[in-house]
Amino acid sequence: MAPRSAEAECSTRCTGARRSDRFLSGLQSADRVIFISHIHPDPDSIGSMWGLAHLVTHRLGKEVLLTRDGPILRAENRAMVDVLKIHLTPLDTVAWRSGDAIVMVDSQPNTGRHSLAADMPIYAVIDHHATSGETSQASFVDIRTSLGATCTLVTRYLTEQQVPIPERLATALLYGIETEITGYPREAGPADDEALLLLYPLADKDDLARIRNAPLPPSYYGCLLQALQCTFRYDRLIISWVNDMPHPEHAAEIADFMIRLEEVDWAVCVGLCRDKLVLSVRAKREDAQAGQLLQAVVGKLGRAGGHDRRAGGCIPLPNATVAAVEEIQAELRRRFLKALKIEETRGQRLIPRRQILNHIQD
Ligand SMILES: [Mn+2]
Repeated sequence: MAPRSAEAECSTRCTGARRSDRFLSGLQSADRVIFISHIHPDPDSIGSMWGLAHLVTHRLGKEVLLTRDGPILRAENRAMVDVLKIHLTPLDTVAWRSGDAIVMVDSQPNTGRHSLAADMPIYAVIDHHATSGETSQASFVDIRTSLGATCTLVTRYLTEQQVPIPERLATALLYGIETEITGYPREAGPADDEALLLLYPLADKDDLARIRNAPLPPSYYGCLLQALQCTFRYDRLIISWVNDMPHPEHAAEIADFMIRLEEVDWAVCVGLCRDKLVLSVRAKREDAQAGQLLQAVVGKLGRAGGHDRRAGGCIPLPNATVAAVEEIQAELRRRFLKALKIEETRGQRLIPRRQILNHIQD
């Protein structure tokens, strides 16, 4: 019997095994499975962690732990965790044990997007980002850049393993996919559509509505007003400057809003948030490579990364005096224009100053 089972094991491991089988079989010896993702978890990372944790408990009966690396920022993302009652343990409070297996989702090791110590052994990396990290140490790697969301990949694992998807989890996976692919511009494929079709009948549509329409703080509207008063146009590019941004997530919210302006291909929002500048970029063109563009613009001033048409970054300010901030803002403007090959010109206000003042007097 021994040779036969060894052969059977080899054939599943070496040839025909589905990736979900290999993912589960590598966890046989683990006592506990800990799921981690990138800093400021988003719906795709939260849904993916939860879906895989459900798979592991259902198929292997192992103890699982979902973590949160830093605070959750956007109002909708916080609502997702509250409404769906998802339990996330802050990463810095985890009491690590020797039998722990670490599974990283929706991101890759050494991309500067985690606070997990670099020497922690990672069992698996499951992701869809093109911004590649260092995965050679992980025994299981499944990175599918053709997918719009990591939740799509996780949904496929659950169906492959014939694990029933409960209502709240279906809602989380659906919202995770939706946030990645239904924005404009859209980055998605047929596998994402297939997952959405499967999840939609299972999801709680009232909970979805609660999450999609999460209450926004007054600071969102304050930042939007600042952005509208201080948006400048340079040919196909608009830059919105917000000099008092209490929460960093507002930069992305504003860029999402501004990219809809007609005859514009690029929208950038730069917000001064305490001792740093937060940057968010949106692009309409398919081949935009926004992540690389923002990395080139930010350079050694800070950090940046992202997708084809969405990118984010951050520049720490050792000195946040008005003069120092204005100097970096001018440098950023120069770099954006140069990167996009737009002639150095004086920007045109989206809304003329006179119009802004007239409306205040009304
Ligand atoms: Mn994702």
